[in-house]
Amino acid sequence: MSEPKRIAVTGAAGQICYSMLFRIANGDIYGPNQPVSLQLLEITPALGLLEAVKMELDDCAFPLLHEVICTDDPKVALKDVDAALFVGAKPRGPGMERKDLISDNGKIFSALGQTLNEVGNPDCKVVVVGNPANTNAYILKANAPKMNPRNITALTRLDHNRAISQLAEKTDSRIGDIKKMVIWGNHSTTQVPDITWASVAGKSAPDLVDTAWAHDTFIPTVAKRGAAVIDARGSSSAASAANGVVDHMASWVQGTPDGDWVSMAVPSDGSYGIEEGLIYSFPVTCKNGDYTIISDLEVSDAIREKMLASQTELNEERETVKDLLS
Ligand code: NAX
Repeated sequence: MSEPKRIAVTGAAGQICYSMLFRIANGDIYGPNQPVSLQLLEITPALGLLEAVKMELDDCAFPLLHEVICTDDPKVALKDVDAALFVGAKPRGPGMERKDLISDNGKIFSALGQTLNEVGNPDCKVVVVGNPANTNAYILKANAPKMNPRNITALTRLDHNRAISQLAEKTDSRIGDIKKMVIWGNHSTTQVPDITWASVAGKSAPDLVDTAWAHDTFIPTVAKRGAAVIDARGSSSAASAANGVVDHMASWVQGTPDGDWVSMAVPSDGSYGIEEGLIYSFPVTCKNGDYTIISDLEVSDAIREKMLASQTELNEERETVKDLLS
C-alpha cells in the first residue's frame, strides 16, 4: 500500500462533515487502494464534539484510515496536506441570503488562506464549500500566493447533481442515462443550470423537454433547491452537500468517464469571456489529477445573458470583500 494521502477538513464537527468524513475514510475519494489520514479542524468550543466524531470514525475500523488528527490549530490541520476541504463556516439559516454571510465568512477564509500559504503543500487540491463558496475560494486564493492557483476550486457539484436529478425526473429516465449537464457561474441563485448539451440515454435533452420548462422551471428549481431544502428541514443541505464534495474530489483525483463531464467552480482562464481568475463554474473533464475547462461550446444568447449576470454577482461579492484580498 502507498503512503497515506493527507486530507484537511475544516468544520469537521458540523453537519456536512458528519456525512462526509465516513465516505472519505471508506476510500470514496482516493479509491479502494489508497490509505488516507484525516487532519480535522474545528473551533475550540467544538473540539469535544469533534472528539466524538473521531470515536465514531475509530469504531468503523476503516481499513484505509491511517490516522485522525483533531485540532483547533489551522497550522496543524493544513500542514503538508494533499487535499484541503474547506467546509467550516457559518451556514445560511431560514430567510438569510448568501450575501449576508459574506463578511462573516470571508474573514475565516483570508486567515485560512494565509495559513495554507505558510504550511501547505503548494500543489494541494482545495475545494471550498463554506458559503459564499466561490468568493471564499477567491479570498483564499488571494491570500495564498504560493499555492497553485488552478487548484483552488469551489463546490458546484451539488448543483450539478441536483440538475441531473431534475432532468431525470422530468424525462422519466435513470440518473446514469444523463450525460453532459452544465452549471455555469456562482453557487447561488444566479447560477445557470444548462441542458443545452445534455443527453438522456443518447438522445439530446433539449429535444425531449420544451424550452419553456428548461428556462422557466428547470433553472429556478435547481438554483433555488438549497433554499427549498432549508425550508423543508430547517437547516441547509448536509448529506447531499457531503456527497457533492466527495464526487467533486473523486472526479478530480480519479478522472471523469469518456463522453461525460462535470461542473466545477475553478479560476476562469478567460473562456466564454468570463474574467480571468474569477472562481466560476464551468463544465470540465478531469484526467491524471488535473482538470480541463470545456471551452468551445456554443452558448445561446439567453444563457449568455444569465452567465454574465452571475459574473456580475461575483464581481459585486468581490467588491464587498476587497479589504480581505491582501
Ligand atoms: P454546520 O454549522 O453544521 O458546521 C459548520 C462547522 O464549521 C461548525 O462545526 C463550526 O464550529 C465550524 N467552524 C466555524 N468556523 C470555523 C473555523 N474558522 N474553522 C474551523 N471550523 C469552523 O454547517 P454545515 O451544514 O456543515 O455547512 C457548512 C458550510 O457549507 C456552510 O457555509 C453552508 O452554507 C455551506 N454549504 C455549501 C454548499 C455548497 O454547495 N457549496 C451546500 C451546503 C451548504 O449550504
